Amino acid sequence: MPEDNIKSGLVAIVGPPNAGKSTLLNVLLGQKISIVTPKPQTTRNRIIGILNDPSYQIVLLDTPGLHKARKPLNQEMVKIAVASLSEVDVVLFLIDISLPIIDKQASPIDYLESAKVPAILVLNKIDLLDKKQVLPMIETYRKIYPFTAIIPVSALLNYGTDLLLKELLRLLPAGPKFYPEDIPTDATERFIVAEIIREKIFLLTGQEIPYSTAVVIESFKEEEGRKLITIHATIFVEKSSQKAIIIGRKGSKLQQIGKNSRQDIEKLLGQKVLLKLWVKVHKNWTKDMRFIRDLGL
Ligand SMILES: Nc1nc2c(ncn2[C@@H]2O[C@H](COP(=O)(O)OP(=O)(O)OP(=O)(O)O)[C@@H](O)[C@H]2O)c(=O)[nH]1
Ligand SMILES: [Mg+2]
Repeated sequence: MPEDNIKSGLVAIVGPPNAGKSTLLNVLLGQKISIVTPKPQTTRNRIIGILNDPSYQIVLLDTPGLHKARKPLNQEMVKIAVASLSEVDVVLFLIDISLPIIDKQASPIDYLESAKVPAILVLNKIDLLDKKQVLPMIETYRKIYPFTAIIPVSALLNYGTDLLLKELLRLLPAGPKFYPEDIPTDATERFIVAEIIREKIFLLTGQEIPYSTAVVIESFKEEEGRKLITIHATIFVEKSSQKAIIIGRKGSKLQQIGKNSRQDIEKLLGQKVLLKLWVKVHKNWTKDMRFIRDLGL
């Protein structure tokens, strides 16, 4: 296909925490790249998903939720999301429609003003709402910000995403593809494996534990002659009381985290995996900029 007929561009998915940004990325890609949990502030890094078609390439950036951040870790997360706004051709501003209206004052919508690129408002989770409630919501948001389009979807049920894609393609410029056509992401297997382990910790622990946890892959080895990959990973926590919780009674919590992670990692890699997890205390790592940088933020 001649290059001037190909649509190609960068699209950022931004919005408040827990709106369903990562779910949308995964459903548009048709495979799980970005971790999803019911807890806010799950995503910490910018995660790229590449949508390929003979007539287009859309590079989607999943980002951490925009929120009022106090801790250095959270401030870095918000910085990543805000920075992505100025690098893209189109912004998908995603919100959870089942929550109260987000007003423009002191809200994440404020960030859009500075972005100066077309923004589509994606009203997600319409499966949680009565159909009659959607139209008034669209009217309200139309008055709050000059969105290029407002599209109701359910990322969970993959509803409305075809319309969203159509609108995106209308807004994207013509141009050459940035990435090879056969890769769905630029994230490394190591990164995705660490994220899977983090997802299981988010799902299996409560209170502050998920937010005090980081996962680092220490080694990733394919055993010679055996169809087995051995992965060693360290789970970092901020204090020793948290270490005890992650390990659990007689190691039961850590075992569960390991088992659930391994199942997903084996699916991802298409191979048997031996997963070894350690828990280490790195005092107040969420305030340690050096450590945060090492995590790739
Ligand atoms: N009912 C319903 N739930 C959804 C929908 N989309 C996402 N969710 C749920 O909302 C929760 C948050 O989803 P995520 O995709 O992790 O949200 P996020 O915006 O990436 O969150 P952060 O990374 O924390 O900013 C999960 O429990 C999802 O299953 C939807 O369309 N309908
Ligand atoms: Mg996310």
